Amino acid sequence: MTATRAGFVAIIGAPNAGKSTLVNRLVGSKVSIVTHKVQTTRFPIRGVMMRGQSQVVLVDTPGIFAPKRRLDRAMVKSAWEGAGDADGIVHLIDARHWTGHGDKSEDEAIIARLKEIGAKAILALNKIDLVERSGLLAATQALFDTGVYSDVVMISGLKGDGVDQLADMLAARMPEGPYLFPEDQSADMPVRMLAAEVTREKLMLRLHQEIPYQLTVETETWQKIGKGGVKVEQLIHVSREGHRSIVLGKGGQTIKEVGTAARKELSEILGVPVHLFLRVKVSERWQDNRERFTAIGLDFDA
Ligand SMILES: Nc1nc2c(ncn2[C@@H]2O[C@H](COP(=O)(O)OP(=O)(O)OP(=O)(O)O)[C@@H](O)[C@H]2O)c(=O)[nH]1
Ligand SMILES: [Mg+2]
Repeated sequence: MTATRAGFVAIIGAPNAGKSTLVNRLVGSKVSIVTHKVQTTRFPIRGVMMRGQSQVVLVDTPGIFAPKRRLDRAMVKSAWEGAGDADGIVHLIDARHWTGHGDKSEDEAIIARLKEIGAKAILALNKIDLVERSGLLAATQALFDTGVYSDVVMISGLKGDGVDQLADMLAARMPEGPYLFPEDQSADMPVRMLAAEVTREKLMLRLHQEIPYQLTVETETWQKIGKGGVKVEQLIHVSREGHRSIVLGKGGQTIKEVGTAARKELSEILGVPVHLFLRVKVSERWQDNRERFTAIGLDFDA
């Protein structure tokens, strides 16, 4: 019998690079929320990939950018911490940024930091479905010349191109050792937190401008009811009265749509009927409240 392998791989990158999409694909189920907006992921999320005799615990991290607010600082700090403890690092880059479309300064800042800490990362050039093949070679060369990468793969986390190759590469790199999680477990997020993330995803998809960034979702109660179902009550903390009325929408229409979408997805994930109740509360200073940070594993003092 060949020995088993197991370890952690951190997926880091600029906001919106496609980290959560990639982690979900590698794991084979949705463990991390995805939106078209930047700064969707707020704290490191682990998803487990089985590949042959290897178990790779993927750590999806918040996007790395120049942080200003306390929440941003905590998010970015947690991303680097995720990388520090890992057996491997994948730096995911939106290929468009290096083929003349978009801004590569955030990627460059990450490269500088990788250099500083002396890490060797795997470069995964992502979203290749959106760029001309001809531009990719020069982009790859420029990135490889930075000296911070051991390997390069070109992938589309969304469509799946190159993802098997990346999975094999990661599996082969894990140190020998016993599995860290049961083989049939794909994530380790407490179900209450997962439920809050699902609702936050629907809010991010439905709301605009700064509102999604100024709110947080908390699961208050979780109660088993008949026929295997659950009753879930959640509180959406917003930072201003004006935001509350926008989240509610005319005649409560917005919150109703968000609730329906979240309930459907949560029922699918859990495989049981879910009764979801949402409330919106103005908590002006939730971003100055230590408890709101520790609840999602972020460092309030970052
Ligand atoms: N076309 C294309 N779109 C992609 C690909 N990977 C991700 N996306 C899209 O990019 C957007 C951002 O994806 P996420 O997975 O949320 O990105 P992220 O890096 O986790 O973002 P943050 O959590 O905000 O840092 C979504 O709209 C995805 O559908 C890809 O390979 N091709
Ligand atoms: Mg993400």
